Amino acid sequence: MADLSRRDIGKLVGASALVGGGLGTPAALAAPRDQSFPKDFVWGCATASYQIEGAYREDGRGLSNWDVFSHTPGKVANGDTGDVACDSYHRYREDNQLLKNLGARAYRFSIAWSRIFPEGRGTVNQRGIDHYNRVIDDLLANGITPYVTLFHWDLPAALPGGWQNRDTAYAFADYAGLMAGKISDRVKDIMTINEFLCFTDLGHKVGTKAPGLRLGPREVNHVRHNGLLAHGLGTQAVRASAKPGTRVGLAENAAFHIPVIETPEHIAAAKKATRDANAMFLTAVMEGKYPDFYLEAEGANAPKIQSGDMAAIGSPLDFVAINLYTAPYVQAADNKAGYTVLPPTATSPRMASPWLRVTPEAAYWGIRQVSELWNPKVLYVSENGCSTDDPAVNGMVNDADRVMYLRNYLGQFQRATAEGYPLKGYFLWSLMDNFEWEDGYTKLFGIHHVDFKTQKRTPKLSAAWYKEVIRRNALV
Ligand code: PNW
Repeated sequence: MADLSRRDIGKLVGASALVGGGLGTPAALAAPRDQSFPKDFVWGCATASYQIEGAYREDGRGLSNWDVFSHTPGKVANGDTGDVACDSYHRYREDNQLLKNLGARAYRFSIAWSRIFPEGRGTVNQRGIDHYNRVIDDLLANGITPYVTLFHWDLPAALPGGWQNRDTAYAFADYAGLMAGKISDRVKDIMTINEFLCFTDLGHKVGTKAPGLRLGPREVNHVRHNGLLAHGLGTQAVRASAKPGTRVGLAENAAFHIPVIETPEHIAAAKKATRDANAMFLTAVMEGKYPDFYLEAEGANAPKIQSGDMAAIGSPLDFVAINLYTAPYVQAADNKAGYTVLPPTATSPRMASPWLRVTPEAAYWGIRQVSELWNPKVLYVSENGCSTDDPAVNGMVNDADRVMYLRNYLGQFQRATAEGYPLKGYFLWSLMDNFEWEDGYTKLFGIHHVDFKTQKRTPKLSAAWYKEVIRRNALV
């Protein structure tokens, strides 16, 4: 007995419990499974400019496509807009204190391009730069590391043709290079673009996000390609103008797939499904080329690729950041693709947003699939979180459902770190309730409640829970 490890004792205790032998004395109980995260794991929260800032006409800010979209009747729930949102443009010091109270080490926020270039390109608005300098300086003064996203969907409305115009990719590169030059003395981690699919397909094919278009496949592929090109040229521009030691990556909600049974054949099928499903986005970025099957399938609608495009798009990255919410299950199949993506089942649980099915295993498999497919040096979770409908009662929000969601996902991220995948940090979406795009203020993702009448912020139960996870650097 003396040589038994704690794990062996745990097995014995479990076995005796099964055969009815009871749990034995407390001293014989196994230690809880180690669910700690790696040393120096970066715990943070995430937000985005249009969703929190407000002050939409202040200090020379130009209009963005989301101003135009949200002011168009029928586009956003209740006619909500980001005109005021969380008023973080004025309250960023208070918001930084929310982070500090959590013990967070890092904050991922985005810069509104139209505050820097009100016309999208050309004349620089110094007051916009001054604002973000103040935000960054206040974060650093509070010991919080800034992670900056350059484009989180709020495109300057003045850019002719928006993402349908290839010139927008060049305008983005100018903006990215300028900002990197201004902030990289203090900001070491820069993300070019947030989530290709949402501003390309959802904005130009499905039409539920700005600019609300429903274009044909050829035009949509062109928009996607321009988005990738912006990332690629932006990466090069950041490298050209940033201080040495600046790290560049992107934040992508790649489409992941969960093997329905953990056998080698289903695991391989799910991995292939992930490479295939991201053919026009992350796969192209990581491999520097569109997969042949994608170009063949698109035929005459395939994106027009100019010389140098793919080299830019495939620029080496210092890290890959993943926004991870939900994923379907996959099983191996005897068909051309080699797999079947299973449709969601009738009773699969979801959070308040109808698309947000609760699939915690996506967290583990997402990290593992990116690692196995493309071997990035460093991975982050740039977003994970959920919407809930929990009301504020006497100013308190009991969101144990969010705690349930987060605990389950974090358990799967922890599994990925324990198995050695290079996940270095986690940004919870979101620091506070905010403007949830076409859902306006009807879907709330915050771990802090925001009273949008008074702008009072109050920690929810989930904030207390997250603070404890950060304090312990562990789930248990
Ligand atoms: C992300 N989906 O969007 C965005 O980056 C955030 O700005 C947003 O507030 C957050 O997630 C919550 O929605 C997504 O349909 C939108 O799978 C849709 C999906 C995923 C992410």
